[in-house]
Amino acid sequence: MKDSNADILKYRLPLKQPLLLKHASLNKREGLILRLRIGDRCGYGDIAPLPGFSRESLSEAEEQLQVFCRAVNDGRPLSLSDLENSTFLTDVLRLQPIPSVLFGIESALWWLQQDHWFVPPETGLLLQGDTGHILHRLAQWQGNWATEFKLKIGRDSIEDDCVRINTVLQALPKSVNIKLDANQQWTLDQAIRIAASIDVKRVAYVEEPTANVAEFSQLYEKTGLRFALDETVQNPEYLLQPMHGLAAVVIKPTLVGGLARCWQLVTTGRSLGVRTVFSSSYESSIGLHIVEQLSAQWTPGELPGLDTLSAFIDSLTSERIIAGQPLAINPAFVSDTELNRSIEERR
Ligand code: OSB
Ligand code: MG
Repeated sequence: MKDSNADILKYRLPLKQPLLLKHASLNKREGLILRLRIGDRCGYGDIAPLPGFSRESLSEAEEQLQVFCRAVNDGRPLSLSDLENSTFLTDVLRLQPIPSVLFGIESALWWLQQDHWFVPPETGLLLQGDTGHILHRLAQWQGNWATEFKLKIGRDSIEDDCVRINTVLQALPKSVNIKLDANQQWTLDQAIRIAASIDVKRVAYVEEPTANVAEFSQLYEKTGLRFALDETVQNPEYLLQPMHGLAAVVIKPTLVGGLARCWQLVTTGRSLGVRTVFSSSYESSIGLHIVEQLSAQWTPGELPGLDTLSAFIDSLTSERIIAGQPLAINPAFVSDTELNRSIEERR
């Protein structure tokens, strides 16, 4: 019997409502699960390029992942220490690994190294959509009031953003602050006007206020509104440096590409006295489990952004896998041809 093997399962998960992302609207979320077996243990990875955010497409990711699986299934020896060897994947793929694939393969190897799971961290709600929907969600909220909730803005007019921020702040208990996320949609002038009409003391930070990172510190100096980097650190070349007003670095492993880069951001953030906040990119619950565990282990006490799960009608259940049982896929979400193909691939 071969000592290791790898296979892929394609998933397609329905969303409660179309998901409005930067330049795309998604009706369903598609991705790949990598199952990597070494000896009698399995590790899993979730490979799900996000349209509008990832530079690679799902088919490009699938192609690279297949090269990796073929190499493993053809007998390329695999060991857990491969994770420490930075050129291992470039050697296997003979290509520069793309971010989502790098994350998927590295996390499957990392999964195999874990002998227990940490207590999941608390997570704050992700508030998005129209203000009425957000208020309804808050009114229904039965969970704990985490110390921070995240509010998406930057899609409508500046006036709408001001009203939305102030309305949500009023609806939240005074003990709850907000993190804003403008996804680079404001101009500096608009950001300054908004900051002047909200209580910046209740805003932990705004992620990516404008399209120009050089403006972020100016925003802070003029208004006291602190900021976080997100899209900026998804550029693999970007070197994290001290910045006036930098409160946090958001780390999305699917988009940042791989655990080594995530770890580098965590340690640099730590040395700069800046928070590092793990966050999801609408992965299945397998991907979410990985991001949640990275957060628990690498940034203990931090509140990760994992509420992307609430966008799904259902998602792949990871509990059985985590308990070490075979991957259970709800066949309703995977087309027959794909299921057959992935069964074929498994042989
Ligand atoms: O801009 O932070 C974003 C998810 C996918 C793509 C981009 C973003 C997000 C999130 C994740 O907002 C949830 C979170 O960070 O709390
Ligand atoms: Mg963001």
